[in-house]
Amino acid sequence: PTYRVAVGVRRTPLFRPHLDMASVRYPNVLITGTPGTGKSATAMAVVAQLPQMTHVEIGALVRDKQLHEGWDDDLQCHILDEDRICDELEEQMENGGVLVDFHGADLFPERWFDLVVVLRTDNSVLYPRLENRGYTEKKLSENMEAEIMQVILDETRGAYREEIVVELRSNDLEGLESNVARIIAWVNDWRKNQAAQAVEPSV
Ligand code: DAT
Repeated sequence: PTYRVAVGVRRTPLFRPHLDMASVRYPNVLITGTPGTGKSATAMAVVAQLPQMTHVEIGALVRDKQLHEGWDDDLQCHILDEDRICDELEEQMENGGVLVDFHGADLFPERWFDLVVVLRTDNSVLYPRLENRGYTEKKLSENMEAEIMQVILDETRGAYREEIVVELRSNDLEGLESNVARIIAWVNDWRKNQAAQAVEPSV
């Protein structure tokens, strides 16, 4: 039998490279800041609206999986086993979409994060928040001093590229809402960017 080939029909120009947004990876975000600045409140609100992302609170992970080398009575906190914390998270970070919540920034590999948010709170607002937690006088004053001296902000700036570090104020509910909206908008823009880059013809 003979086959007729419709030479006039060219399929190639109709083919438009298209990437399904659902298959685009989610970025990894670190939310850091002095205890009480609102990391957990912010992270919980983000994942409530972006359920594709997972909130990982390092403090809870350390307690659940015993990723520490005991309790420091003087500082009233666990002595972290940083290597085990990073090992525990490595695979999850590779998949993306992790919102890490921790009051430290430089124990993680730099390559993990696409965005790093440092939350800041005014002294007069932070003090009663920490008092509510029943912190000892020593722990309270150490945390207040750390916030005043912007210890976490400096640590974060020393550990990540300037372009990915954002400092946000977290004093009131209005601030909280706007921070959450900013993070969500940023995540969505980042994914659109990834998708656009993926379909761009390679040169
Ligand atoms: P963190 O995870 O940084 O230790 P958190 O999210 O537990 O802090 O917040 C501590 C307390 O302060 C908690 O009761 C929620 C409240 N809070 C946090 N951020 C706030 C904000 N921007 N406005 C009002 N309350 C806030």
